[in-house]
Amino acid sequence: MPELVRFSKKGAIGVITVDNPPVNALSPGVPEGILAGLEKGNADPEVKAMVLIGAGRGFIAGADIKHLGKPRPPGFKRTHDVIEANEKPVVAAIHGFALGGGLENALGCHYRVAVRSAKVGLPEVLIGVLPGGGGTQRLPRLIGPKAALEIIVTGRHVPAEEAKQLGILDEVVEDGELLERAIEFAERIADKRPIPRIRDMDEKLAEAKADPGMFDEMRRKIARRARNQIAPYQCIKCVEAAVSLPFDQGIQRERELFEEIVNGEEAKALRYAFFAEREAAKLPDIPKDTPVVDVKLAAVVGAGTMGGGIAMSFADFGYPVRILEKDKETLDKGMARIRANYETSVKRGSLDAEEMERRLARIEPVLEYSQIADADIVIEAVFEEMGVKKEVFATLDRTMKDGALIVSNTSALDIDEIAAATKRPGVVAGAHFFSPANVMKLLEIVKGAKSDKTTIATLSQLSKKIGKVGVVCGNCDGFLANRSRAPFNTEMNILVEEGALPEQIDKVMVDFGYPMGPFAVGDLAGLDIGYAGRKRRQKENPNAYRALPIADRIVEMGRYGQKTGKGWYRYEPGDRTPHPDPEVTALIRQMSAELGVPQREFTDEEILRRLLFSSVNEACKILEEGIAYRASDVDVMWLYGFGFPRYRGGLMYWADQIGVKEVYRQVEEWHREYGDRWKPAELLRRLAESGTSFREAQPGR
Ligand code: 3H9
Repeated sequence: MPELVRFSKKGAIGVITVDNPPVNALSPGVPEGILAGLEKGNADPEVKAMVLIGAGRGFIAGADIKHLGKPRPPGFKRTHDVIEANEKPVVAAIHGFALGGGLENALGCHYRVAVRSAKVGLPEVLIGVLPGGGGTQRLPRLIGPKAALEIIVTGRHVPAEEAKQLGILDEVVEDGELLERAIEFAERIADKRPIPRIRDMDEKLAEAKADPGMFDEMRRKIARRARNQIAPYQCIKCVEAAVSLPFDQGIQRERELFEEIVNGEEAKALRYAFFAEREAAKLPDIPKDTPVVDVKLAAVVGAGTMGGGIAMSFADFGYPVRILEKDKETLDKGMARIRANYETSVKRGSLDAEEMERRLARIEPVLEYSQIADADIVIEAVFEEMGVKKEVFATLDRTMKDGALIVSNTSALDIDEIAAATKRPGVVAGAHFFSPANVMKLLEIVKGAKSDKTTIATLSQLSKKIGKVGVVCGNCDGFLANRSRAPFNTEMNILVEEGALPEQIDKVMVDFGYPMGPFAVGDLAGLDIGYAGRKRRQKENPNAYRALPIADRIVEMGRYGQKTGKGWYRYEPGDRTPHPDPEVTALIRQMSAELGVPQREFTDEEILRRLLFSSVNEACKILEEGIAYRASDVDVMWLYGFGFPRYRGGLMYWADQIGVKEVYRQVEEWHREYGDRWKPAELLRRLAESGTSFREAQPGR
């Protein structure tokens, strides 16, 4: 068994080192090891103070999430309480991350020293729990309830400098010097008495007594974002308890509130989402040691909205990037749009002006292909038409240096056909960014029939380096994301033909947890874009797509959405609030009558199932064709690409909660009622018959 925690001595200072790769989570054995280290230090008369530090990438990233909610071994002691009570002072030495139980242990320590690049935080809320290791009681005492509340309820990572200003850290030191400086610090405070113990600090709590409305104000502030969720509200209750109860009772309350939710649906779904996201980076058909291209310079062809957003994604993460257009006017317009996007962030306060300039300086506008020839990766983001794409790829093939990756941002076109326009299909793949590309975190990586392992492995690793969540899938019309989403889109339009109104459908989906309803999203994105795509696909393949006559008519009336002030909804000038429009209701009723569709009422449950089950069925087809590695990849795509509520885990996880058998029964019923578009996927039938969940299904391997 590798030693999870080591004890060593440097003069009068005992050093307790946690060594549990990859992130020093508090897995079974680690808390016990820390306590054993503490005992060694206490038993040694030479040791006057101790340092708690992490080996490898960081301090401690928190409890081991795989073990959350499982019973504790008998006699388990809470390390932070034991550390805090220790008679010899303990200094936490932080690099990388001190998160969750990691920061809670650091708060149990008597002092905290961190390197400049370190981050601290209590992100438990993001996995549906609350800081259950004293964090909700100690942090408010250390930095005041208001600041603590914000950190605990958002779960954000706080950079070291800010943490120092807030009072979480006592000292910030330069990177690379942590152990040395922490030992010096420990030597300085070794004899200092009394030892500062956060449990005894209560001056800061007065702040909440002077501002008793702060908790209700926070509840109001998060009401929209946290609707249907429990954990953020439990976090608020804990901080309230810190203010109103003595420390030990507050700890007791924190424990109770933690136990109430740790095995609840929300926490389970969020834990699932956490691991699903990491699982997506694991590529079963690509060995871990596959060589990757070292990307130092990127290029983007096309300075439209998408191309600009992609260039920003690289620049935001420190990569120099060249952006190519065929004429100066379009290029200038593209660069102006990029600048305007950054300026909006500066105005909102999420970016400082100097950083904006640094990012802009990384984006170099160019007009000649020869100027991007030395890039390590080029992403094509031109007009979504096969002929145009092929021409660009043929040119890139003639121009780009050997070994460069040549990828397309297409959202649906055949990657193999695009690759065939080059003599090096091995370096061609899809890199489908979602709009707006600099904001949306999903990157759909499409593996062509001839894409090399190096190409896919590079894209998968690169996605993380540019702040994206990369999910690899195979080549088919619409790939994984849009193909799995397409039946949802069709169904929402058919529901309207059958008597449901856009506002009713939108409300069902917002109540379910989506930030916006699908019709309002259409208005925001521009209905003309979907219309153009629809017409193109219908022309290419007239029998494969169902006509959407009402959606078409809306666009043909010039109702493109927010940009024209009218779409499925109407909009007041300068306001993005969708208002149901009697004109649209009348049009829907009139067209439904013309089409001869019988009208009826729908329950919310029926609407929800019609939209989501249709996509679950399609996802099963995608899985059985081997287009996706696993059901959880569909979930990650829906979470990051389509705003599916994270606390419901994802499309397939949600369907699993309903049960494969019930999904199949319903799909079968609708197959009989509505015909072919509801034909159950073979995989769905098989899973239902064998009682296997979507999560366990691995047909693509
Ligand atoms: C908690 O502390 C509760 C307490 O309040 C009280 C309880 C009583 N556990 O993300 P990465 C794995 S709740 C288990 O790719 P990065 C991860 O699955 C916890 N495993 O690296 C992956 O495994 P694999 C509060 C964990 O550099 C590998 O480590 N803490 C944990 O991009 C690398 O992860 C959190 O919520 C964990 N806690 O990001 C922090 N953390 O290689 C959760 C990571 O097999 N962690 N793994 O796929 C993170 O946010 C990020 O992992 C971190 C590093 C920022 C630390």
